[in-house]
Amino acid sequence: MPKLDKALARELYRLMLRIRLAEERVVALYPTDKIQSPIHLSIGQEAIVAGACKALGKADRAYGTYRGHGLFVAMGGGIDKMMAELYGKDTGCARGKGGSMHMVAPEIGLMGCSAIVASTIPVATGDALAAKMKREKRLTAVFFGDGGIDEGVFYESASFAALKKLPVIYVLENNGYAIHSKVRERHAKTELWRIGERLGLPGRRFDGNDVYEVHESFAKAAAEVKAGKGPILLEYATCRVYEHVGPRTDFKETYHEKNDEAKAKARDPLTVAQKALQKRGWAAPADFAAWRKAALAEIDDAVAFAEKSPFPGPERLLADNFA
Ligand SMILES: Cc1ncc(C[n+]2csc(CCOP(=O)(O)OP(=O)(O)O)c2C)c(N)n1
Repeated sequence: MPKLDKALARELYRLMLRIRLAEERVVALYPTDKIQSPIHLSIGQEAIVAGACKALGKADRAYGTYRGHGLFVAMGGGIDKMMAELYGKDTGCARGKGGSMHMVAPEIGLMGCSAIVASTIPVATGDALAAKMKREKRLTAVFFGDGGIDEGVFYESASFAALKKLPVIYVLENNGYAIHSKVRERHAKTELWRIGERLGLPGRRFDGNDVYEVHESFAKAAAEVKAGKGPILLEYATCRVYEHVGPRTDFKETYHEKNDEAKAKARDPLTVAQKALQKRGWAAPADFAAWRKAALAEIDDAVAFAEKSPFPGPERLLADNFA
């Protein structure tokens, strides 16, 4: 485990736990049909958003994808506003008009998430250009999956960012699949972290299921980017535990590798972090139990908030332009 202080190490674990339990509640609620939008769960991938976002400064910004619940909470968004958004309520983070795939909170730096693969990559790159032109001391982190690399706009953005030495971090959450299609079925060269080399975009690869490794690697890259060294691609290897979209696991489907389920279980980011904390003597069984209890109480409150909140009225239809 890298050098970390005890308080931060505990905080990172708790953040992942809150994301995990909130999404497990979403799974439990889904059959009620109160959540009307499709759900892309980040269960199993919490370490990337938690480790990275905790290394961002207040002025820094993030962009994400439809798999954005974890990113929203990691950026400091309330689980109450997340649940209300999933319920389509006026108190949701996008006033109930975005749903699960469009988590947003510009007031805390989460500028947007999009259902269109790779579509936030050029926007985040442009945001980094704006920061550079205005001499603002901030960076932009854009989170996307291995499918995002397959879109031409990634290369256009990366090339431009490298040319202009923009303060942007491309965060590749490599869970091995774009829906049902494996990385090796889509790329002759599967070392995705090296994909921008010819463009002048350096890359590094890390274990995306170890929140402490993510945090350390991201913090180091952020310091370099802020020092004006230009953009970087950080690839984090991880596992998607649920089906691409929806509330079920689907490890028995034929597109999966036989050992995917066992691998995901063995490398569960909460288990990895729990072991690391216990090894250091930084958390006792009573701590884990208390954290779980507190997170579940927070989630109960968030669901009650979503349930009792009103739907947006027709007057909101053309309002709330975030631009
Ligand atoms: C431009 C575009 N093409 C295709 C789709 C359909 N689509 C939705 S998710 C997805 C797979 C993306 O996989 P990846 O980027 O690896 O992210 P993950 O879902 O694994 O987090 C595809 C092809 C889309 N939403 N947008």
